[in-house]
Amino acid sequence: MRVKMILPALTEATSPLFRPIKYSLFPPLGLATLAGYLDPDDEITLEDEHVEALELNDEPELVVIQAYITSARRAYALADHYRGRGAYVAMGGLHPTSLPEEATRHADTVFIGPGEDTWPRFLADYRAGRPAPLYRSSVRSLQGMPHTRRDLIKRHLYLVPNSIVVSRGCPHSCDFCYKEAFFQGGKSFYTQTVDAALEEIDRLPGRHLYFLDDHLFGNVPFASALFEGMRGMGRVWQAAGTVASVLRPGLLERAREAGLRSLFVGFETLDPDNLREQHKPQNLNRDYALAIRRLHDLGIMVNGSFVFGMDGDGPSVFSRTVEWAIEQGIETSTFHILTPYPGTALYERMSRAGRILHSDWDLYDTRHVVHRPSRMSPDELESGYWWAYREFYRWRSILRGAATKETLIERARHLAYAGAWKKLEPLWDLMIRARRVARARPGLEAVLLGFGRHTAGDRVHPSEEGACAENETGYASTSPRRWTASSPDPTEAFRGSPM
Ligand code: B12
Repeated sequence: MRVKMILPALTEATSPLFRPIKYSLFPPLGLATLAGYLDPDDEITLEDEHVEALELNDEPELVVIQAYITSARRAYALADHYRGRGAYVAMGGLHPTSLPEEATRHADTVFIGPGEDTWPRFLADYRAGRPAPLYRSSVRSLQGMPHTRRDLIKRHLYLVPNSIVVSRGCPHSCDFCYKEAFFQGGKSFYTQTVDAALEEIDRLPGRHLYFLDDHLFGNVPFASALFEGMRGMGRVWQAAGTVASVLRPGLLERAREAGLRSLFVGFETLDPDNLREQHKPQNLNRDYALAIRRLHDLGIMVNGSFVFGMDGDGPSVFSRTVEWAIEQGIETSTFHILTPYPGTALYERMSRAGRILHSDWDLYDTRHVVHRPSRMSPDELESGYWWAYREFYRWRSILRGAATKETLIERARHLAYAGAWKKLEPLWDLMIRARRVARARPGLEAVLLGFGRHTAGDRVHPSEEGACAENETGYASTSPRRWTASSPDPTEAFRGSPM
């Protein structure tokens, strides 16, 4: 069977004028996971429009499309195109899950929820000549799943080809999150076995990993055992975590020992009423400043994530938040405009109150206002959001952030790091166009390791001594390498990117 898998991109990602680095970070992991269920003799092509122009003149038999809200329009156009050429179109992902009736107008089969149970069922039905129009996931497990087809990923087109997820979902239920809608009708937080996760990590070439799990620390026994197993593997990695998990004694230390060097932390808001409104009680009464101190003391960089436009937010929220982030010495910040995704409790609430402004999904990208805020105008919210980015990354702010660090070397690092973010975007653009983005990977690893070394009292962890190095072909070799902290800092460019 000739199968074509497509991750469509939103317009911005394919702009001929400027290509932000955030679209060249991670490969299409969801589709590579689904490819694992196909037969070895199926002929599969996997195209990611974020990093390559799609070949649209081909004649696949089965087309598999993954759609996010911001790429939905493009996904539908591609589906129509291939149906016009006689292909069978299967579509799934977050947006078709929240609005299946919209997707069924363009696809032959639509999938609701994660694909690990529905996709193999569909494949059997399809091969037997009786595919159903809709498959709804209900069995939630990652046990016994086939290996992700990483051989289909064009590693050289990504800065971070080693993205990995070892769990799905999250134990919390915040109103604005996609999770409840996506995992309806079954478990909404589950993990691989520790052994399977470690084996998958072991199979990844190179040294750097990025865990895309919503909450890698969410299941404490699992996370502890995973970090324990990763000690000595020589990995350096990044992930996302909550304030509560950072404050939990012991777990963060184990993560650091296993190679964690930068954490994306969802602070979301500094206003407790906002947290209550969004049903994010796990952040209430937490000492955010202490969480940041703990991370910095362990040599882990912080990418703070903040959301603007909740009902408690008035026009002063921008300066208050930015000021606080600078004072804390946070290395990078990611700001978002509150965006009610269809299917979420937040969307229901806003919709009932008549506060949804429009349904142009292209603009549901957390950079445009799509709801009526309660204490400012949509324009104020949008311009405040851009102001926050400018203010946080201006030289004066970067210098102030650097001044919060204790030693000279830490200050210099903060300066170089945040400064590079401002200066490097045009350089990334050039590297992406020249298809050379992967060349920055050793620099990224070196910077992450360097940060850990200097802030944690100049100690070199044994796991940093020998590493699994990646050769030209992308396969692992075990030649030990020493890493230096002298490279310029490329990570900032994407650590500040909204995801
Ligand atoms: C990595 C990532 C990115 C990457 C790119 C995507 C990539 N290369 O995979 C980058 C950095 C470019 C990115 C950008 C953005 N992202 Co993003 N991103 C993610 C992230 C963190 C992980 C995705 C992932 O790899 N998951 C792991 C894999 C295994 O799961 P999966 O992809 O969901 O695939 C499974 C299922 O969805 C299903 N499935 C998917 N497709 C299909 C198809 C079929 C046929 C079947 C059967 C099943 C199926 O089966 C798969 C296996 O279970 C998610 C958060 C999340 N937890 O999903 C946000 C997320 C997807 N991003 C989101 C957003 C909003 C954005 C941005 C708009 C942010 C911004 N302001 O710039 C942009 C634009 C994206 C776009 N192209 O339109 C939202 C999407 C919300 C929505 N309702 O669509 C999410 C959920 C985060 C959030 N805010 O809640 N993102």
